[in-house]
Amino acid sequence: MRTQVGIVGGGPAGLLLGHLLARDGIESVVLEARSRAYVEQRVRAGVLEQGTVDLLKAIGLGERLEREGLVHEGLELRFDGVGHRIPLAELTGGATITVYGQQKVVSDLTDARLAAGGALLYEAEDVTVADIDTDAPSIRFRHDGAEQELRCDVIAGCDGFHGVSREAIPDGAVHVYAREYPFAWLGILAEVPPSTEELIYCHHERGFALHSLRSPQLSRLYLQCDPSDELAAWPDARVWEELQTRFATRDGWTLNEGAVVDKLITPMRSVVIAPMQHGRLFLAGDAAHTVPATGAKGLNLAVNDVRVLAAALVEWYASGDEAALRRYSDDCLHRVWRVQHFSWWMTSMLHRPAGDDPFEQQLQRAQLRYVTRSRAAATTLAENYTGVASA
Ligand code: FAS
Ligand code: PHB
Repeated sequence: MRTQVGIVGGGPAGLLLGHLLARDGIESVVLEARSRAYVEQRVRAGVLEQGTVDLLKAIGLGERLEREGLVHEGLELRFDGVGHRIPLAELTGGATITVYGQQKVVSDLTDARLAAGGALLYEAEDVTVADIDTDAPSIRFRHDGAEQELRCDVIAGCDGFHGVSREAIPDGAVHVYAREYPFAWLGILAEVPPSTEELIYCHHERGFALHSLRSPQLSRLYLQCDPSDELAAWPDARVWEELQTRFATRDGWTLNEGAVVDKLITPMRSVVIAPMQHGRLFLAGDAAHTVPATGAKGLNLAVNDVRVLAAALVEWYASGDEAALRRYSDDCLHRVWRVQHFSWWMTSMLHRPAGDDPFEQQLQRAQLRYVTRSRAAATTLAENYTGVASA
């Protein structure tokens, strides 16, 4: 097999890259390890920055997003039993966020690719990347029981945090910056109308909690738990009891409870691989960096990477000019570190610190009071949260 761009990973990064390249007539093959059903039902992110929404609409993927996306102009920070609204749009000259499940983004991209006849191989096994230090890299894999080799001009490693593309990079050629947080998130999807119009980020002495949503009938909620916790230790009743406790307010606000249809414990880590390119291999999305979900940035950062990579590849194929490709890693890392800082800052401000350090807890309260009383501090949060800060 031969193509121009070999793409490892059929998540949001890989599919969006394939879509952007196809718009400029550049051929690609997307190899995905899992089945279509698995990839499309995987519950992950749900908040799209203004820039992500604008891009999806500009490339013809906005129809369902326009119809089903929930546009929010603000969010709530809740602590000591009191909620404080951060007016995102007012503080950023109109930037908003849109709540639209990652599953829907992935299925919109998949439908568009298959409708356009784009090559998308599911259940590709034993994928290995080779010859990235040559101008004819290749991807070897097994599909439908047959050994295959895909020769291409460049490879995009869009295979997520646990992917294989990174393994093709020689030891020492990249630096791995990493931070593990001493807590995790237990996330649920519940068939109950959301108890809020906007997201609620809640600081509580028992730990962080987040009320997000997916639709007028579907709520998405998270709570801070121990990274070693097993799901079995969190039966639905305990999850709701803990959420009720952490979200409780002095004004009698109530949290609707309902059937839990998905439950997952996700570790919290910050990771950056630099540079994000080696030879003819370009890493994008979670394959190159991971952020704690507190800033709602993972998906948006993946979208930004492939927007930059697609533009550089289009220029290279059109003119042979490699300048943008050579700048790819630096251009992305500029934004990656802004987002890493913001995600670490939100995480540090809102999560129960390890060892219940009372000094740390007072620092958190001072930060929360400042960001909810100072227009300047609230604007910093709003600019970063909507994504206008790192543009
Ligand atoms: P993805 O991980 O989405 O996609 C990579 C794809 O590559 C997958 O489909 C995988 O099956 C495939 N793949 C892996 N190895 C392969 C191989 N060897 N060969 C072929 N294919 C291979 N962000 C938020 O903002 N909010 C959240 O609530 C949130 N929850 C998350 C929960 C989890 C469990 C995870 C892992 C991430 C979560 N994120 C969340 C971040 C998430 O949204 C990511 O940033 C986003 O999925 C990144 O997209 P991709 O880079 O495309 O990686
Ligand atoms: C989500 O809706 O899944 C979500 C929202 C905000 C976050 C993380 C996840 O910070």
